[in-house]
Amino acid sequence: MDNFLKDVIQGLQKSQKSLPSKYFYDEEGSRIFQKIMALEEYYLPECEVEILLESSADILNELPFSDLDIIELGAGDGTKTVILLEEAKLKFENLTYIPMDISPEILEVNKELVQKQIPGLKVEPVAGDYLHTLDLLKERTNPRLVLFMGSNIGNFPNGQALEFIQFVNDFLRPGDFFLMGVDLKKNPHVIRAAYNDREGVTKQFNLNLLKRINRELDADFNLDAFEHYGVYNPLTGSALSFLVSMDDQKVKIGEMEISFDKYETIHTEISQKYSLKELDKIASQTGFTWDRHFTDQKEYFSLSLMRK
Ligand code: AVI
Repeated sequence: MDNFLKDVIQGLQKSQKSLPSKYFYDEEGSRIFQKIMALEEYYLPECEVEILLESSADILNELPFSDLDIIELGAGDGTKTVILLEEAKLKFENLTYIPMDISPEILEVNKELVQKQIPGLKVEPVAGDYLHTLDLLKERTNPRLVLFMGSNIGNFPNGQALEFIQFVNDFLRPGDFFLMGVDLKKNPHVIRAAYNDREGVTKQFNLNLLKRINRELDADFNLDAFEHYGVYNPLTGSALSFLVSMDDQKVKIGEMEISFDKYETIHTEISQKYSLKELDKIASQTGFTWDRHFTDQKEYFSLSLMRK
């Protein structure tokens, strides 16, 4: 059985049904996500860009090197990273940018964009799952700055975020750095609105998961019979997305049949928010010896720099 089918069946057979959020990003899902990033309510990208524009030089000044590999995990098209790279090109004598992403197509876009904006910069993309491909870099001896931007850390279920940061720490050598984009705890209304936009783009994004299952796994979800529900819980700092079954219904997925009670929910995503204090604790728990947070004016978002 392929992994997608296996994960979907497993998730929908649990007493609290769930689907892994990594499956949001098919072609259409990625297009809808671009629309989310342009929404007024979805403050995250704007805050991250503000920090990059204001603080890239200060961030890089913490790195006492002349040579540097900047390795970006889940790099995407690199539009935001260019801001940091432009500054880095001025500071480091020998700089290589190594964007990593599951999609080779997006890495081509990335390389073209970055080299056009920063002529002469060495760009050496690596396609694949970074949990495996990071190993390919073990022979490289330059000091390292690993980037993990865009609050992607928030989409790991709780324990796994720590495991992931520990994994990055294991890859680094003493003195190397990790820069992570993190969405911070803030007025709960602001967070709630970011995942419940007025235009319904986030709803579309969530429902697209069912559309994908219909298309790729021969299923018959009736998209009109499910609603998007987004909540933020200040007790845990988790924004959670659900799909709610609006009726008793049965859905066929390939050979299987799954029953839904009226108002039964499928948990589709966690977007965890952190405080700066929690980030300090996480950094030391995962083997970092020093950290510093760079935030936007409103303190909505942090680029947190950690040194091994
Ligand atoms: C990709 N990730 C950081 C987004 C987030 O905010 O958790 C995905 C997203 N889901 C709904 N809106 C945006």
